[in-house]
Amino acid sequence: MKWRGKSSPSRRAICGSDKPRSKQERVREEFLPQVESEVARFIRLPSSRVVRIREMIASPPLAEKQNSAYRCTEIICRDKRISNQKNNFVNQSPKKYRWNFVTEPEQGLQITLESELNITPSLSTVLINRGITSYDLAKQFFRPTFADMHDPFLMEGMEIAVQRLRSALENKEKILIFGDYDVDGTNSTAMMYLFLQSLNADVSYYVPDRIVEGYGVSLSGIRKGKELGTTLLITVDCGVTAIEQIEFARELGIDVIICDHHRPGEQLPNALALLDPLKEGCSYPFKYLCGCGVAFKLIHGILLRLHTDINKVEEILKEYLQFVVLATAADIVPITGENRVFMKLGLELLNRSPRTGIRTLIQTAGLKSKKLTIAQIVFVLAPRINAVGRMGDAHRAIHLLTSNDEQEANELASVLEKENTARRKVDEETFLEAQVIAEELLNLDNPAALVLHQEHWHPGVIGIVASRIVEKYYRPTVMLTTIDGKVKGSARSVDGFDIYTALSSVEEKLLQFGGHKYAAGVLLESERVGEFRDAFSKSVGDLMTDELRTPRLTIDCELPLSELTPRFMRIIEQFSPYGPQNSRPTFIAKNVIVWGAPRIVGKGHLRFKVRESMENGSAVYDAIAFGLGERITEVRHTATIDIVFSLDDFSETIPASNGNQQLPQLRVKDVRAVEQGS
Ligand SMILES: [Mn+2]
Repeated sequence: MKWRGKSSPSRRAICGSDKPRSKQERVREEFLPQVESEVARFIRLPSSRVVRIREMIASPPLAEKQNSAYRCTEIICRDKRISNQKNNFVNQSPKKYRWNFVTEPEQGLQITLESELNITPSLSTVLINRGITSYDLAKQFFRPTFADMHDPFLMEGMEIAVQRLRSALENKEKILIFGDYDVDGTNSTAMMYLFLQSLNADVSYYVPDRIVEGYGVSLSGIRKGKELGTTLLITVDCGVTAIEQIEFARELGIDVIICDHHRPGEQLPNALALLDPLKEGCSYPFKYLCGCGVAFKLIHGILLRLHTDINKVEEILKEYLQFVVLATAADIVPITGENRVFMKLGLELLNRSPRTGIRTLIQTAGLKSKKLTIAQIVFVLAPRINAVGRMGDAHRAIHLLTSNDEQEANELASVLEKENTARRKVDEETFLEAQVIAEELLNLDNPAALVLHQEHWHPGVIGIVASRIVEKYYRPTVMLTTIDGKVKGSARSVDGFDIYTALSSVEEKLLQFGGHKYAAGVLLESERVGEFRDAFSKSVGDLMTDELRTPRLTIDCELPLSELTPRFMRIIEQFSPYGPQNSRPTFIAKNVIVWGAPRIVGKGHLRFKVRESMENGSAVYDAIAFGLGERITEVRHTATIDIVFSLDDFSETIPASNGNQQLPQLRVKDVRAVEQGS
């Protein structure tokens, strides 16, 4: 691949410095790649499972104690309250997968790509599995540039939005940004605020209260805008379904520009400009921007009208890409197309020169790495930003994100840290209580779905806890709490099962419900919880197939271990950043031989060695299988097994000291004994 050229990492860069590493550095270097691999494993599973992992590792003290993401679960189970109840939580689903092979690509296409890029068949398969089917797409995939970003004016409504915003700037009108309390919403708000400020705008922002107002444009926010004398309202990460609210703003003489990425309903709000790639008739080529991505396109549009020099535009855009990176990672949108362009360019900038507030956030969270990954954003930074909205006022997150003052940023970052600790405590308590109820239900009549209700549960954490319950018991789960006499809850599903359809089938038991395949919200009368539980569990039981009861492990293709050359490793490393729809490539090596005695390390992880054949010179690879300790009997010396595995980043592995060729460590996700004689 020609463009790879001089930026291939040198041997020196791969090995890093010779300085001995501190324990903390080791934990970071060893623990975090594991985490990423965990994400990769779950990335094709519902976001619920991703959230579960997020919870496991969001804790820096834990991370420092042990290099195992599973440590967290054990600590929960060791909790005194659990042992006092003498409840063993026996119903946890065993770690079993069904293997799901990606359909083999069309041969002609594969051969063309192989020769054009000069790569092996396995690499071309991995690329084609990710929609990279031509030289040009591969070039953009591996080496994206600003030129790979789409023209913002392809988005319907952009021209009007840019014109209106420019006249507001010229006339010094009062502008209000209406945001949201999650990572996407706070970053959109912070970014737009800083951008408009840099143009000397008279701008302020408003974020609704999660508990009091809930998600979306609120009438109180608009009233607040009116009080301030606002004549232009810009919504970010919300607005596309706010029909009445936008009408209300109109009546008050406020023009509205909507920047949203959620799916519009049948009726559209009567805004001056509605930017949403999912809007019917919008020809914008990429449909999976997060809210911050849409807001970024508005900034892009303004800059193209303000400057004729494209280098100048890029230079300014760069400053705002950090927010897009955080939001895109945290919103679990596909890391393909323009999102990959944002991530690849933005992560580099973020690692090189983060702005004060973001740098402080990274440091306070215990990440000093110059190689921040999507997994670290999702599991370490995002929970901290979200925590302030869950536990109180989300404006604190925006203050931090926009802060340029070292001391102020430090103070705000520790507020986020404190709120995250508090949130985690509430989480864990709720999770423990939920487990007790789940176990009771499972022992009683083993329902296909879990419906759990406690009046006192915190509405800010029931979604997260529902995800953890799904992860643990592997069945669709609804967590309910009581607010103002009504029962309100969050539903989470397992991979492949449509929970929205299941809820629709019991619609008559509910006051209200909404959401999508994997996550939904419900509202019902408190006296109908029992009825709903029975009907919903029955419906899920009817709709659930045997296949969906076991998590799936998606495998890209077969990969003989002998193909793991340094060149292969250098190319495979450039598939990052990994995220939804670009998960870490996962391979199967068939009929490999276990070499030496396997060991159980940490708590229930399996460490062993494998080789391709018994011939002299057949390389011996180190393998680690997290959470597969119980499989030790299948992995005996000289046993023949199939392994499903991914690869650690080559640059993260420890170089061989004896001058031998450095071999990557295999991160084994599943093993299967090969029957002798077959
Ligand atoms: Mn969003």
